[in-house]
Amino acid sequence: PTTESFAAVDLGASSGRVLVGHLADGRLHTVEASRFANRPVSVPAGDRTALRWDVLRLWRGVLAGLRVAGHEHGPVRSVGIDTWAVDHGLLDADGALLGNPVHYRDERTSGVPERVFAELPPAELYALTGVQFQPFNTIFQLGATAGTAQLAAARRMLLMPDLLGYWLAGVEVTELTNASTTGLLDATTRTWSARAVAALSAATGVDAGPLLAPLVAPGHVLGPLRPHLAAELALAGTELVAVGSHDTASAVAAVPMDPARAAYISSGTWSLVGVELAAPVLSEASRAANFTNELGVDGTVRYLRNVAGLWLLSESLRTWAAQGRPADLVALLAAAAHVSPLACVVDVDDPAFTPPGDMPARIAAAARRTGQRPPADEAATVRCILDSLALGYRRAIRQAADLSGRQIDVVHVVGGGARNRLLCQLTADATGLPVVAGPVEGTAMGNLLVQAWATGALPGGLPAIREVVAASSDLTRWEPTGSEAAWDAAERTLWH
Ligand code: LFR
Repeated sequence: PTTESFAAVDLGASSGRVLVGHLADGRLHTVEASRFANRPVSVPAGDRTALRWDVLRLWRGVLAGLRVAGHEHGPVRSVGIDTWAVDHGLLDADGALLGNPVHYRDERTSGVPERVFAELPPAELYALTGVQFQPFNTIFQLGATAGTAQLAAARRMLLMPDLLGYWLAGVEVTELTNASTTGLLDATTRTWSARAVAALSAATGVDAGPLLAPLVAPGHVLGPLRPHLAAELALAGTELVAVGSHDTASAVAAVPMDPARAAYISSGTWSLVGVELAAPVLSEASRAANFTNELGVDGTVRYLRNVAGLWLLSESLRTWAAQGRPADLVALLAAAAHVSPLACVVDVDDPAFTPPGDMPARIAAAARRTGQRPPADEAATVRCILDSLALGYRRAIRQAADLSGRQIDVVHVVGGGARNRLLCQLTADATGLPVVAGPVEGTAMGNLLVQAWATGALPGGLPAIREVVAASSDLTRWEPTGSEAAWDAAERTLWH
């Protein structure tokens, strides 16, 4: 038992939070120190509109939470930071941030992947880095800065959690789990890939090499906070710890599973669906299925696919509100449960759903394109989204099993989506497997427990972390119901 506490900064695409946790009797006890909205901002950039992160507002929320942690829940042994992946800030020679970090849903990378692929074909880039193709991979985002004054002034590229860590503690590093999403890391050696850097340079003229910071593994203690911040926040003696700084890495660390037989879904704005492996799968079949080999805590590989997640739902709610028809989510979900199942399904991974915008209209258009009748109202639209997500999970889990050679007999769901009862039941029905849902705050728990491990409060690595999560969480089990034939038919509607 220890009285020390740990603080987790966990920023997601729609909200951020600071949680304080401490271990007692093999359990993790947490309190929320702050929670704040994360709203990207559209700003003119040349002749188009760019989508940027409001990073100073996020920083304000981080400070507010850490102040509460330090003053009300101290002494705080350490702080760890996780956020979404791939996005970053560029620092100039004085260490100042050059502009607001660009949102991964911004369209600036359009045309860049093709240029990079002309230098290093997709199959070779995949065999090298093991990273799924996403237009927003850091390698392509950096390519989009070609010829800009910002790039000319840039001395360092820091991914979002490392940027905030730099502000907190003054260290310039890149944490490995998040580095593995950039498209610039060698999947085999787990070091920056000179070949990927050279291909980007040949394709776009952008030399990323000098911008890349030294890599650190999750579980590494980085050092004390900047003295004036430590004083102001009552965090003297608190150190910054590199956690699984990619939010999905922290979430997967906190899946209370037996990795040999479980698939997981980290369910939030995105649904990250896959299995945990010891080594990457770099086969051509894996590339064709767009599976990624991201790195996890304790030397693991997160072999998964990005399935569009609750983004489709949150963007629909935003659209209805903007159209003067605000909807109550709880009521909508209750109504959606009574809509007839699988009446309409869409491929949630259709790139049409990536940028912000009128999701219900895009869903209707996708339904028509595939010869289906579009959802008639809001409840039917929500049902279509949830059925379609479950169908996407089913497909991804089966592919993960095939491509990795794993036999899967249970599906774990962590994150906000674990609270969505209809989605959990549909996931069980679609996959024909039991679903274990929880914890909801898996990401923050993974963040906190990696700190406990790094500082010696919790010996034992990943298995010990998962034992604590299981002991500390209310888990709900959902058994599959209904027939799989309906899901087979729905799958054929979309993928033949
Ligand atoms: C989830 C996530 C995904 C990543 C996406 C974009 O929050 O981190 O893992 O692919 O956001 O960064």
